[in-house]
Amino acid sequence: MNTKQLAAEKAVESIEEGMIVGLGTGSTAYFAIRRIAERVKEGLSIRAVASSQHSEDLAREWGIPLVAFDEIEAIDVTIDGADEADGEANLIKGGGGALLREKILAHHSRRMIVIVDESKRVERLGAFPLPVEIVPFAENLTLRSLKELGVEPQLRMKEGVLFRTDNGNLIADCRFGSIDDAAQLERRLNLIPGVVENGLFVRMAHTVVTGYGDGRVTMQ
Ligand code: ABF
Repeated sequence: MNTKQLAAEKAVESIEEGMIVGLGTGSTAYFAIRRIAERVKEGLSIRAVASSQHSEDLAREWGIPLVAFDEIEAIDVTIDGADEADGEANLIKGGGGALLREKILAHHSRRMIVIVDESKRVERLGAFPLPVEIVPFAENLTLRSLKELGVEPQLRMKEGVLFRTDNGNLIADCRFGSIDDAAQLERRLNLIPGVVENGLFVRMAHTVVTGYGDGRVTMQ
């Protein structure tokens, strides 16, 4: 079993009968969704909401019952990946471009469990370029505001064209380097008109499950 699968399957043990479960995005979340589908086949009764069209498609394909957002008031547990996780469970997410919907699910979840392999654990956030979701209107002016924070934002491309999120927005990847105050940076970014959300998840994760190459799994 690979390290991502180790973390994912350990996290899925936290899901109880009758829960509303938030499904994350990315290759680690893929293993979690697959294990949830196995447990549903074994008789676990849950309903799920998804943080991306891809995760929703997987849930449908593998028989996980989905529920509409307007039928729920909260999510019991969300299991999702990350690009970086520091010692206080602050995260950088959005490498998969789903950060806005992921942050919405995390915010409305009683518990957010992050699943990573050891390569994602860092002392301090920032080596991974911070994804910032911006609207495709006057984006050059929004990029100018991002530059004023001392970075050279790069609009994400995919297969030679501008990447679009599930929400039709653009992603500007920003290399801030080591981030001293993630909470302050998150606020400063979201104050820029045109910025929809950014990939800093500050004190949103309750548990980080980490899979290691020697077969260990830690939960913090
Ligand atoms: C999603 O999955 C994103 O927020 C994050 O960028 C990505 C991590 O991908 P993987 O699990 O494939 O490393 O949660």
